[in-house]
Amino acid sequence: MPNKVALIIGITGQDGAYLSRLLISKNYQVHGLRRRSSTFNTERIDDLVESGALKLHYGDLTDPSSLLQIIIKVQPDEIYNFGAQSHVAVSFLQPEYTANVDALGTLRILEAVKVAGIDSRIYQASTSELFGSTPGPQNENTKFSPQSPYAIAKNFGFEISRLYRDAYSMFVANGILFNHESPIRGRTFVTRKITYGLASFLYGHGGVIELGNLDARRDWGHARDYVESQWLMLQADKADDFVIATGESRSVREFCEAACESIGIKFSWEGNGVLEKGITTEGKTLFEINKKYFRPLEVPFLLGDSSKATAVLGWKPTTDFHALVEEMVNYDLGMVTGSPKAVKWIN
Ligand code: NAP
Ligand code: G4F
Repeated sequence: MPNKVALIIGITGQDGAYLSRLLISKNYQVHGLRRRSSTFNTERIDDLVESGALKLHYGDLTDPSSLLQIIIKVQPDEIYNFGAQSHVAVSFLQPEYTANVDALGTLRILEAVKVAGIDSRIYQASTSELFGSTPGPQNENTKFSPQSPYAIAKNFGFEISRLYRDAYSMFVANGILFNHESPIRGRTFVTRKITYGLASFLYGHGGVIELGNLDARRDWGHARDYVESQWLMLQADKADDFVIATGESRSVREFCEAACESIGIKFSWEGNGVLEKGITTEGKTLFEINKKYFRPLEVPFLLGDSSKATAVLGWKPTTDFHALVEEMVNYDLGMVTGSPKAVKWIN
Protein backbone atom coordinates (compact mmCIF):
# COMPACT_ATOMS: atom_id res chain seq x y z
CA MET A 1 0.00 0.00 0.00
CA PRO A 2 1.41 3.49 -0.84
CA ASN A 3 2.36 5.71 2.07
CA LYS A 4 -0.27 8.15 3.27
CA VAL A 5 0.32 11.81 2.44
CA ALA A 6 -0.16 14.46 5.13
CA LEU A 7 -0.21 18.24 4.84
CA ILE A 8 0.49 20.16 8.05
CA ILE A 9 -0.55 23.81 8.03
CA GLY A 10 1.35 25.51 10.87
CA ILE A 11 4.20 22.99 10.64
CA THR A 12 6.76 25.45 12.03
CA GLY A 13 4.99 25.72 15.42
CA GLN A 14 5.19 23.49 18.48
CA ASP A 15 2.57 20.92 17.44
CA GLY A 16 3.77 20.87 13.83
CA ALA A 17 7.25 19.91 15.00
CA TYR A 18 5.98 17.02 17.16
CA LEU A 19 3.38 15.74 14.71
CA SER A 20 5.86 15.77 11.79
CA ARG A 21 8.11 13.35 13.65
CA LEU A 22 5.19 11.14 14.66
CA LEU A 23 3.91 10.91 11.07
CA ILE A 24 7.38 10.33 9.62
CA SER A 25 7.81 7.47 12.12
CA LYS A 26 4.60 6.01 10.67
CA ASN A 27 5.99 6.25 7.12
CA TYR A 28 3.82 9.14 6.02
CA GLN A 29 4.97 11.43 3.25
CA VAL A 30 4.81 14.76 5.10
CA HIS A 31 4.32 18.19 3.53
CA GLY A 32 4.09 21.48 5.38
CA LEU A 33 2.92 25.00 4.71
CA ARG A 34 5.40 27.68 5.77
CA ARG A 35 4.81 31.39 5.58
CA ARG A 36 7.36 33.85 4.34
CA SER A 37 9.25 35.57 7.11
CA SER A 38 12.23 37.92 7.19
CA THR A 39 13.80 35.81 9.94
CA PHE A 40 14.20 32.03 10.10
CA ASN A 41 10.98 30.36 11.23
CA THR A 42 11.82 26.69 10.57
CA GLU A 43 14.15 26.16 13.55
CA ARG A 44 11.99 23.38 15.05
CA ILE A 45 12.00 21.31 11.85
CA ASP A 46 15.28 22.26 10.12
CA ASP A 47 16.77 18.78 10.58
CA LEU A 48 13.76 17.22 8.81
CA VAL A 49 13.91 19.68 5.93
CA GLU A 50 17.66 19.20 5.50
CA SER A 51 17.37 15.40 5.53
CA GLY A 52 14.56 15.54 2.96
CA ALA A 53 12.13 13.86 5.39
CA LEU A 54 9.56 16.55 4.74
CA LYS A 55 8.77 19.05 2.04
CA LEU A 56 7.78 22.67 2.65
CA HIS A 57 5.59 24.90 0.47
CA TYR A 58 5.18 28.66 0.78
CA GLY A 59 1.63 29.75 1.60
CA ASP A 60 -0.49 31.65 4.06
CA LEU A 61 -3.89 31.21 5.66
CA THR A 62 -4.78 34.74 4.52
CA ASP A 63 -4.07 33.79 0.89
CA PRO A 64 -6.77 31.41 -0.44
CA SER A 65 -5.10 30.74 -3.79
CA SER A 66 -1.92 29.52 -2.10
CA LEU A 67 -3.99 27.04 -0.06
CA LEU A 68 -5.84 25.77 -3.12
CA GLN A 69 -2.65 25.36 -5.15
CA ILE A 70 -0.83 23.46 -2.38
CA ILE A 71 -3.80 21.17 -1.72
CA ILE A 72 -4.16 20.37 -5.43
CA LYS A 73 -0.41 19.74 -5.75
CA VAL A 74 0.01 17.62 -2.59
CA GLN A 75 -3.33 15.71 -2.80
CA PRO A 76 -3.19 15.01 0.95
CA ASP A 77 -4.96 12.08 2.58
CA GLU A 78 -4.87 14.04 5.83
CA ILE A 79 -4.68 17.79 6.56
CA TYR A 80 -3.81 19.08 10.03
CA ASN A 81 -4.71 22.75 10.50
CA PHE A 82 -2.46 24.12 13.26
CA GLY A 83 -2.01 27.50 11.60
CA ALA A 84 -3.09 30.32 13.88
CA GLN A 85 -2.30 33.56 15.59
CA SER A 86 -2.29 31.45 18.75
CA HIS A 87 -1.51 33.97 21.49
CA VAL A 88 -4.61 34.93 23.49
CA ALA A 89 -3.20 38.21 24.86
CA VAL A 90 -2.04 39.30 21.38
CA SER A 91 -5.53 38.64 20.02
CA PHE A 92 -6.82 41.59 22.09
CA LEU A 93 -4.27 43.81 20.30
CA GLN A 94 -4.83 42.33 16.82
CA PRO A 95 -8.44 41.12 16.84
CA GLU A 96 -9.10 41.53 13.12
CA TYR A 97 -5.88 39.81 12.04
CA THR A 98 -6.60 36.97 14.50
CA ALA A 99 -10.07 36.53 13.02
CA ASN A 100 -8.67 36.58 9.49
CA VAL A 101 -6.15 33.83 10.19
CA ASP A 102 -7.91 31.69 12.81
CA ALA A 103 -11.52 31.96 11.64
CA LEU A 104 -11.45 32.72 7.90
CA GLY A 105 -8.22 30.73 7.46
CA THR A 106 -10.09 27.61 8.59
CA LEU A 107 -12.93 28.33 6.17
CA ARG A 108 -10.41 28.84 3.35
CA ILE A 109 -8.93 25.37 3.93
CA LEU A 110 -12.37 23.73 3.98
CA GLU A 111 -13.39 25.54 0.78
CA ALA A 112 -10.13 24.67 -0.95
CA VAL A 113 -10.63 20.97 -0.19
CA LYS A 114 -14.27 21.11 -1.29
CA VAL A 115 -13.46 22.98 -4.52
CA ALA A 116 -10.51 20.71 -5.31
CA GLY A 117 -12.82 17.71 -4.84
CA ILE A 118 -10.21 15.85 -2.82
CA ASP A 119 -11.26 13.38 -0.15
CA SER A 120 -8.85 14.66 2.54
CA ARG A 121 -9.54 14.04 6.22
CA ILE A 122 -9.13 17.31 8.12
CA TYR A 123 -8.05 17.97 11.70
CA GLN A 124 -9.06 21.40 13.05
CA ALA A 125 -7.07 22.72 16.04
CA SER A 126 -9.88 23.84 18.33
CA THR A 127 -9.15 24.83 21.90
CA SER A 128 -10.20 24.73 25.54
CA GLU A 129 -10.33 28.55 25.33
CA LEU A 130 -13.78 27.97 23.79
CA PHE A 131 -15.08 27.07 27.26
CA GLY A 132 -13.96 30.45 28.56
CA SER A 133 -15.95 31.33 31.65
CA THR A 134 -17.93 28.07 31.90
CA PRO A 135 -16.75 26.27 35.07
CA GLY A 136 -14.88 22.95 34.77
CA PRO A 137 -14.61 20.06 34.44
CA GLN A 138 -15.25 20.72 30.75
CA ASN A 139 -16.14 18.05 28.19
CA GLU A 140 -17.70 17.87 24.70
CA ASN A 141 -21.14 18.78 26.13
CA THR A 142 -19.99 21.85 28.04
CA LYS A 143 -21.31 25.20 26.86
CA PHE A 144 -18.82 27.43 25.03
CA SER A 145 -18.34 30.91 26.47
CA PRO A 146 -15.33 32.38 24.65
CA GLN A 147 -13.60 35.29 26.39
CA SER A 148 -11.13 36.67 23.83
CA PRO A 149 -10.93 37.57 20.13
CA TYR A 150 -8.77 34.43 19.76
CA ALA A 151 -11.44 32.19 21.30
CA ILE A 152 -14.20 33.81 19.23
CA ALA A 153 -12.20 33.27 16.04
CA LYS A 154 -11.61 29.65 17.08
CA ASN A 155 -15.33 29.33 17.81
CA PHE A 156 -16.00 30.18 14.16
CA GLY A 157 -13.35 27.64 13.14
CA PHE A 158 -15.04 24.98 15.29
CA GLU A 159 -18.53 25.67 13.96
CA ILE A 160 -17.57 26.00 10.30
CA SER A 161 -15.69 22.69 10.57
CA ARG A 162 -18.78 21.02 12.03
CA LEU A 163 -20.90 22.59 9.29
CA TYR A 164 -18.73 21.26 6.45
CA ARG A 165 -18.82 17.84 8.10
CA ASP A 166 -22.63 17.86 8.31
CA ALA A 167 -23.47 19.70 5.09
CA TYR A 168 -20.95 18.14 2.70
CA SER A 169 -20.14 14.83 4.46
CA MET A 170 -16.51 15.86 4.72
CA PHE A 171 -14.33 14.12 7.34
CA VAL A 172 -13.53 17.05 9.66
CA ALA A 173 -12.57 16.45 13.30
CA ASN A 174 -12.30 19.15 15.95
CA GLY A 175 -9.69 18.51 18.63
CA ILE A 176 -10.65 20.59 21.66
CA LEU A 177 -7.21 20.53 23.17
CA PHE A 178 -6.37 21.94 26.58
CA ASN A 179 -3.02 23.69 27.07
CA HIS A 180 -0.10 21.55 25.99
CA GLU A 181 3.48 22.50 26.49
CA SER A 182 6.98 21.16 25.85
CA PRO A 183 10.62 22.22 25.78
CA ILE A 184 9.93 23.79 22.34
CA ARG A 185 6.87 25.78 23.45
CA GLY A 186 7.04 29.43 22.34
CA ARG A 187 8.75 31.54 24.99
CA THR A 188 5.89 34.05 25.29
CA PHE A 189 3.53 31.40 26.72
CA VAL A 190 3.61 31.40 30.50
CA THR A 191 5.10 27.93 31.11
CA ARG A 192 8.16 28.36 28.89
CA LYS A 193 8.53 31.97 30.01
CA ILE A 194 8.89 30.63 33.55
CA THR A 195 11.20 27.68 32.78
CA TYR A 196 13.51 29.69 30.50
CA GLY A 197 13.42 32.63 32.93
CA LEU A 198 14.37 30.38 35.86
CA ALA A 199 17.23 28.72 34.01
CA SER A 200 18.55 32.17 33.04
CA PHE A 201 18.14 33.42 36.63
CA LEU A 202 20.07 30.43 38.00
CA TYR A 203 23.04 31.10 35.72
CA GLY A 204 23.03 34.85 36.22
CA HIS A 205 21.93 35.71 32.66
CA GLY A 206 18.42 36.80 33.49
CA GLY A 207 16.65 39.16 35.82
CA VAL A 208 13.27 39.11 37.49
CA ILE A 209 10.51 37.11 35.80
CA GLU A 210 7.55 39.46 35.30
CA LEU A 211 4.14 37.79 35.26
CA GLY A 212 0.44 38.67 35.19
CA ASN A 213 -2.35 36.67 36.81
CA LEU A 214 -0.79 34.03 39.09
CA ASP A 215 -4.14 32.50 40.03
CA ALA A 216 -5.39 31.46 36.58
CA ARG A 217 -5.63 27.68 36.44
CA ARG A 218 -4.85 25.55 33.42
CA ASP A 219 -4.95 21.84 32.61
CA TRP A 220 -1.38 21.49 31.29
CA GLY A 221 -0.35 18.40 29.31
CA HIS A 222 2.57 17.47 27.02
CA ALA A 223 2.47 18.26 23.27
CA ARG A 224 4.14 14.89 22.56
CA ASP A 225 1.10 13.09 24.02
CA TYR A 226 -1.42 15.44 22.45
CA VAL A 227 -0.27 15.07 18.82
CA GLU A 228 -0.98 11.33 19.14
CA SER A 229 -4.62 12.19 19.82
CA GLN A 230 -4.72 14.39 16.70
CA TRP A 231 -3.51 11.52 14.55
CA LEU A 232 -5.97 9.10 16.21
CA MET A 233 -8.90 11.44 15.46
CA LEU A 234 -8.16 11.13 11.73
CA GLN A 235 -7.92 7.32 11.94
CA ALA A 236 -11.36 6.96 13.58
CA ASP A 237 -14.36 5.38 11.82
CA LYS A 238 -16.21 8.68 11.84
CA ALA A 239 -15.32 12.34 12.17
CA ASP A 240 -16.17 13.75 15.59
CA ASP A 241 -15.13 16.31 18.22
CA PHE A 242 -12.92 15.34 21.16
CA VAL A 243 -11.69 16.99 24.35
CA ILE A 244 -8.02 16.24 25.05
CA ALA A 245 -6.75 16.99 28.57
CA THR A 246 -4.98 15.50 31.59
CA GLY A 247 -7.77 16.02 34.15
CA GLU A 248 -5.44 17.97 36.47
CA SER A 249 -5.71 21.74 36.89
CA ARG A 250 -2.88 23.86 38.33
CA SER A 251 -2.40 27.59 38.82
CA VAL A 252 0.38 29.70 37.29
CA ARG A 253 1.57 30.14 40.89
CA GLU A 254 1.83 26.34 41.30
CA PHE A 255 3.76 26.12 38.03
CA CYS A 256 6.31 28.63 39.40
CA GLU A 257 6.60 26.63 42.62
CA ALA A 258 7.01 23.26 40.85
CA ALA A 259 9.61 24.66 38.44
CA CYS A 260 11.67 26.14 41.30
CA GLU A 261 11.40 22.96 43.34
CA SER A 262 12.64 20.87 40.40
CA ILE A 263 15.98 22.74 40.43
CA GLY A 264 16.26 23.34 44.16
CA ILE A 265 15.47 27.09 44.21
CA LYS A 266 13.76 27.99 47.50
CA PHE A 267 11.54 31.06 47.56
CA SER A 268 8.39 32.45 49.18
CA TRP A 269 5.56 34.70 47.99
CA GLU A 270 5.42 38.04 49.78
CA GLY A 271 3.00 40.96 49.45
CA ASN A 272 -0.42 41.14 47.83
CA GLY A 273 -2.03 41.97 44.51
CA VAL A 274 0.22 43.74 42.02
CA LEU A 275 2.81 44.17 44.78
CA GLU A 276 3.21 40.43 45.28
CA LYS A 277 6.73 39.10 44.68
CA GLY A 278 8.53 35.76 44.80
CA ILE A 279 11.65 36.26 46.95
CA THR A 280 14.43 33.64 47.24
CA THR A 281 15.85 32.61 50.62
CA GLU A 282 18.93 34.69 49.65
CA GLY A 283 16.64 37.76 49.39
CA LYS A 284 16.69 38.09 45.59
CA THR A 285 13.47 38.96 43.73
CA LEU A 286 12.67 36.12 41.36
CA PHE A 287 9.03 36.80 40.38
CA GLU A 288 7.26 40.14 40.13
CA ILE A 289 3.81 41.21 38.90
CA ASN A 290 3.60 43.50 35.89
CA LYS A 291 0.10 44.77 35.11
CA LYS A 292 0.85 44.69 31.38
CA TYR A 293 0.50 40.88 31.45
CA PHE A 294 -3.10 41.03 32.70
CA ARG A 295 -5.73 40.53 29.98
CA PRO A 296 -8.88 42.61 29.47
CA LEU A 297 -10.81 39.37 30.18
CA GLU A 298 -9.37 36.23 31.74
CA VAL A 299 -10.25 32.54 31.54
CA PRO A 300 -9.92 31.66 35.21
CA PHE A 301 -10.24 27.88 35.34
CA LEU A 302 -9.71 25.11 32.83
CA LEU A 303 -9.97 21.44 33.73
CA GLY A 304 -10.66 18.92 31.00
CA ASP A 305 -12.51 15.62 30.99
CA SER A 306 -11.19 13.53 28.09
CA SER A 307 -13.07 10.32 28.90
CA LYS A 308 -14.70 10.28 25.42
CA ALA A 309 -11.26 10.28 23.75
CA THR A 310 -10.17 7.44 26.03
CA ALA A 311 -13.31 5.40 25.27
CA VAL A 312 -13.46 6.02 21.50
CA LEU A 313 -9.84 6.58 20.49
CA GLY A 314 -8.04 4.72 23.27
CA TRP A 315 -6.07 7.92 24.01
CA LYS A 316 -4.59 8.70 27.43
CA PRO A 317 -1.90 11.18 28.50
CA THR A 318 1.42 9.70 29.62
CA THR A 319 3.12 12.78 31.11
CA ASP A 320 1.96 14.27 34.40
CA PHE A 321 2.38 17.86 35.56
CA HIS A 322 5.64 17.35 37.47
CA ALA A 323 7.28 15.32 34.68
CA LEU A 324 6.32 18.06 32.18
CA VAL A 325 7.75 20.83 34.37
CA GLU A 326 10.96 18.88 34.99
CA GLU A 327 11.50 18.14 31.28
CA MET A 328 11.01 21.82 30.37
CA VAL A 329 13.30 23.13 33.12
CA ASN A 330 16.06 20.62 32.28
CA TYR A 331 15.89 21.52 28.61
CA ASP A 332 16.19 25.23 29.38
CA LEU A 333 19.13 24.66 31.72
CA GLY A 334 20.86 23.07 28.71
CA MET A 335 19.88 26.03 26.52
CA VAL A 336 21.26 28.74 28.82
CA THR A 337 24.48 26.85 29.55
CA GLY A 338 25.20 26.40 25.84
CA SER A 339 24.82 22.59 25.88
CA PRO A 340 21.34 21.99 24.45
CA LYS A 341 19.77 18.64 25.20
CA ALA A 342 18.08 16.49 22.58
CA VAL A 343 14.29 16.77 22.49
CA LYS A 344 12.38 13.50 23.00
CA TRP A 345 9.95 13.75 20.09
CA ILE A 346 7.98 10.48 20.26
CA ASN A 347 6.70 8.41 23.20
P1 NAP B 1 2.18 27.80 17.58
O1 NAP B 1 3.44 27.21 18.11
O2 NAP B 1 1.88 29.23 17.84
O3 NAP B 1 2.19 27.56 15.98
C1 NAP B 1 1.27 28.23 15.15
C2 NAP B 1 1.63 27.92 13.70
O4 NAP B 1 0.74 28.68 12.87
C3 NAP B 1 3.06 28.33 13.30
O5 NAP B 1 3.58 27.39 12.41
C4 NAP B 1 2.82 29.66 12.59
O6 NAP B 1 3.83 30.00 11.67
C5 NAP B 1 1.52 29.33 11.88
N1 NAP B 1 0.83 30.51 11.38
C6 NAP B 1 0.56 31.67 12.02
N2 NAP B 1 -0.06 32.53 11.20
C7 NAP B 1 -0.19 31.91 10.00
C8 NAP B 1 -0.71 32.30 8.75
N3 NAP B 1 -1.23 33.51 8.56
N4 NAP B 1 -0.67 31.41 7.73
C9 NAP B 1 -0.12 30.19 7.92
N5 NAP B 1 0.41 29.76 9.08
C10 NAP B 1 0.38 30.62 10.11
O7 NAP B 1 0.94 26.95 18.07
P2 NAP B 1 0.89 25.46 18.67
O8 NAP B 1 1.09 25.55 20.14
O9 NAP B 1 1.72 24.57 17.85
O10 NAP B 1 -0.65 25.13 18.47
C11 NAP B 1 -1.12 24.56 17.24
C12 NAP B 1 -2.58 24.94 17.03
O11 NAP B 1 -3.36 24.45 18.12
C13 NAP B 1 -2.86 26.43 16.96
O12 NAP B 1 -3.91 26.61 16.04
C14 NAP B 1 -3.35 26.79 18.36
O13 NAP B 1 -4.21 27.91 18.31
C15 NAP B 1 -4.07 25.52 18.74
N6 NAP B 1 -4.08 25.17 20.17
C16 NAP B 1 -2.92 25.16 20.87
C17 NAP B 1 -2.93 24.75 22.19
C18 NAP B 1 -1.66 24.72 23.02
O14 NAP B 1 -1.78 24.70 24.26
N7 NAP B 1 -0.49 24.67 22.40
C19 NAP B 1 -4.14 24.35 22.80
C20 NAP B 1 -5.30 24.35 22.01
C21 NAP B 1 -5.25 24.74 20.70
P3 NAP B 1 5.16 30.83 12.12
O15 NAP B 1 6.08 29.82 12.72
O16 NAP B 1 5.64 31.40 10.85
O17 NAP B 1 4.71 31.85 13.12
O1 G4F C 1 0.46 30.46 28.52
P1 G4F C 1 -0.70 31.32 28.18
O2 G4F C 1 -0.43 32.53 27.37
O3 G4F C 1 -1.77 30.37 27.50
P2 G4F C 1 -3.35 30.52 27.25
O4 G4F C 1 -3.78 31.93 27.26
O5 G4F C 1 -4.03 29.59 28.18
O6 G4F C 1 -3.48 30.01 25.74
C1 G4F C 1 -2.80 28.83 25.29
O7 G4F C 1 -3.62 27.71 25.52
C2 G4F C 1 -4.86 27.71 24.79
C3 G4F C 1 -5.60 26.43 25.19
O8 G4F C 1 -6.40 26.67 26.31
C4 G4F C 1 -4.54 27.74 23.31
F1 G4F C 1 -5.71 27.69 22.59
C5 G4F C 1 -3.77 29.00 22.99
O9 G4F C 1 -3.41 28.96 21.60
C6 G4F C 1 -2.48 29.02 23.81
O10 G4F C 1 -1.66 27.95 23.39
O11 G4F C 1 -1.42 31.81 29.51
C7 G4F C 1 -1.85 30.89 30.50
C8 G4F C 1 -2.33 31.66 31.73
C9 G4F C 1 -3.32 32.79 31.40
O12 G4F C 1 -4.34 32.76 32.34
C10 G4F C 1 -2.51 34.05 31.55
O13 G4F C 1 -3.27 35.19 31.96
O14 G4F C 1 -1.19 32.30 32.31
C11 G4F C 1 -1.54 33.63 32.65
N1 G4F C 1 -0.32 34.42 32.71
C12 G4F C 1 0.17 35.00 33.84
N2 G4F C 1 1.29 35.66 33.55
C13 G4F C 1 0.51 34.71 31.70
C14 G4F C 1 1.51 35.50 32.23
N3 G4F C 1 0.48 34.36 30.39
C15 G4F C 1 1.49 34.78 29.59
N4 G4F C 1 1.50 34.42 28.29
N5 G4F C 1 2.50 35.59 30.07
C16 G4F C 1 2.55 35.98 31.39
O15 G4F C 1 3.46 36.69 31.80
